[in-house]
Amino acid sequence: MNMKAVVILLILALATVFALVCVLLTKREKVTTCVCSELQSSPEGISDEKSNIFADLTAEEMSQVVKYLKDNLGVHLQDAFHAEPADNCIYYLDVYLPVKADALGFLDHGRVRPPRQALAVVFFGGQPEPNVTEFLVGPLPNPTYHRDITLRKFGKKVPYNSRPVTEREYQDIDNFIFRELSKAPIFLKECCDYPETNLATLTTAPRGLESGDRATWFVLFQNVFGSGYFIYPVGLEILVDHSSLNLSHWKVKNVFYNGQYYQGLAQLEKDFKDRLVKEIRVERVQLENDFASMKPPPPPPLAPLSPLQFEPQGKRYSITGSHVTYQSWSFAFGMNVNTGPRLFDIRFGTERIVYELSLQEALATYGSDCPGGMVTRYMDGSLGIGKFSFELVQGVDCPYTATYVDRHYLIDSDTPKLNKNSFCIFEHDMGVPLRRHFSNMGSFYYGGLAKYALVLRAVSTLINYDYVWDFVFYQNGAIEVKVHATGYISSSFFTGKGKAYGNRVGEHTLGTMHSHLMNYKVDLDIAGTKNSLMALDMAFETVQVPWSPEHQIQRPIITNQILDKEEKAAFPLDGKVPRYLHFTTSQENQWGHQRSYRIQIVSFAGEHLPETSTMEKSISWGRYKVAVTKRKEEEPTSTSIYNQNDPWDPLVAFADFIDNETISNEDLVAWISVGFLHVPHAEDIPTTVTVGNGVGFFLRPYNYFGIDPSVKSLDSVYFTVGQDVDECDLNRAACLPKTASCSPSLPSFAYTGFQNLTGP
Ligand SMILES: [Cu+2]
Repeated sequence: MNMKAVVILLILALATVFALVCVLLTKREKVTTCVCSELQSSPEGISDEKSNIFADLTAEEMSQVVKYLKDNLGVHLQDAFHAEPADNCIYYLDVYLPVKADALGFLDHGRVRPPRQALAVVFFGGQPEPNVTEFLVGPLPNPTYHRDITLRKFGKKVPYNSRPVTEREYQDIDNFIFRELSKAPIFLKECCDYPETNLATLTTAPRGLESGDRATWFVLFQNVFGSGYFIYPVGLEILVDHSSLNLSHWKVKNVFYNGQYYQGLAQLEKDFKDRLVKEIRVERVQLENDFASMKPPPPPPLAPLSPLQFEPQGKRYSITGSHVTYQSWSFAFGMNVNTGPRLFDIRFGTERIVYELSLQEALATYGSDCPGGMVTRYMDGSLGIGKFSFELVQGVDCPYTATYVDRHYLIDSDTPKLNKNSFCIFEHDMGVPLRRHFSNMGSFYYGGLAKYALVLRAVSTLINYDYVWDFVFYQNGAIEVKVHATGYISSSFFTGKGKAYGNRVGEHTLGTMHSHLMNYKVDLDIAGTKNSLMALDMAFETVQVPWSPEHQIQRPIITNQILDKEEKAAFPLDGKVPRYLHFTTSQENQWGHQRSYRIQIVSFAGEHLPETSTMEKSISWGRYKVAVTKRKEEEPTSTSIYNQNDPWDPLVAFADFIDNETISNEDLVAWISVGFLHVPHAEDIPTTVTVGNGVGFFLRPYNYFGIDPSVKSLDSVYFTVGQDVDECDLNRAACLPKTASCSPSLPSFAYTGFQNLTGP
């Protein structure tokens, strides 16, 4: 080796060492500038906050109540998981919320803490007069008393036939249906390649045509592994009468196939053999033509990952048990196993804005030329909006860095169950300024504030549909309540006559039209509980022009009206709502105006049902886009879980709440309905998208403050001409490149949502 080669090698070696040192130093430099905090989730638990009076029952409390009832009801209680209709069983438990006066006495006036109590709903199928009884059980955690509150709550007994269908009953019905199918083997082989194909049933509701009925149309679908069976109808629907408490007395009342009705499956088989049945063969779905599949194509190599929001200096909100604080906001949250998410004691600063904000019902009213579709009016509150609020997926259902919170529930079983990570809470940049101004007149400056908001979210999967429930808290004192619909559409077998009721979206699939309608209870307390309702709108007045009286102009003018009776404050769904509807108080802001909050609704709902319908009263909350009533402990909810299965004689009929009471200077509740007409179209396959399928309402301050409270936000950005805009001290936006110079330390992806499932 000559000298020249040695020198070259030496230079190369030195260069390599130098490069390595540079890399190491750079890495160390990068590490030292990273100040990203670990992102952690908060465990479920009871905090010491006063708002614990609203907290959901813990698993321990549920177990204590179950034990107490088993020891003290004096009858044998079967575990609902195994109970037949003729058994006694605990159907569900919930926290029994305190009376509002007691809660406010405790929260605001230092009075005694209301006792913690549970609501226990018990099916008494084993009694001489089968019934459903609702008990108040307390005090928790070690109950010593129970009281029957059924009559006090509903004014009458709860008929046993109006009880929700348990998982066990569904299972028994399925077993019954599949036994019945054996009566039509040749037909099923020809039409549906059964038993090689895997068939699945879908319930409809309500279950009959008049009070006392318990007969349900079940629609049959081809169950394709890994796909939504809801869009693979095979054309067969079966009406099962399951009203008897004796399973051996259940019967098929009717059968529908491809536009024709039959007495039963044996009749269908006979007619088929006699060539009287027009059969349309449904081929078995193969993987390559599975249009219901949500599986994506394989990504190309090096496809970039999606964007990510993160908190460079950690979370700016805190969760203690069921209590959340975020900037000026604080609230308690929970999940009713039936009716879904609920919030309490929502405050901005020290002042309560809302005492209760809770989902009441999610209704879907269908149309179709097939019986299952045409009778369906799902009232999801009786199916279990909270029960089916399953685990959320990081980065899809909620931002990856959100805080995920567990919920326990007890229904259909004696054992508390866990919906892990079923609430998420996150602060998010909503992607548009909350407010901003660029000044190029007078003086040169820029002022702005990004729209960061705190979101509380849960997602309920109710059979085929998925509803995304959002509660959004903004820095200007506004709350937004929003629901998005996604998931699979429901469908009927396409017969050619179905186009009046939807669009054909597959070879045998009619996407059936339906109206989604949700009802919320909003118990606003604006500067105290005594509020009035103010309608504010505009009109034009024609006036002579003062300086030219021979001319006229049309001048806009504000119209104000106090709505002093419940009748005046009930606005029909398809009618006009005043553009501004305010909860107002006698208190004034610094400019002498009454402090108010405005209800602003964003909805394009279809009609719920004509009032001539024999079941309309059960969903009569749907008559109104908004109805404001005097708050009463006896009117806690706009519906009941029994309305679904006996809608012809409902235990709660919201329309009865509106009985001409005075609503001036009273504690008021707004019942708000939002929804949309959904005519499924080709692009609803495989699943409905949330884009454009979101509705909701805002609660916005109106002269409540003296100035927009977000003016105090530390997130505001302001600089003038000549200033060094890149200086972190002057402009917090300029801090980000340095502060957020590294990737956050993300928790690893985890999902356990398939555990604890009992089906299929
Ligand atoms: Cu829909």
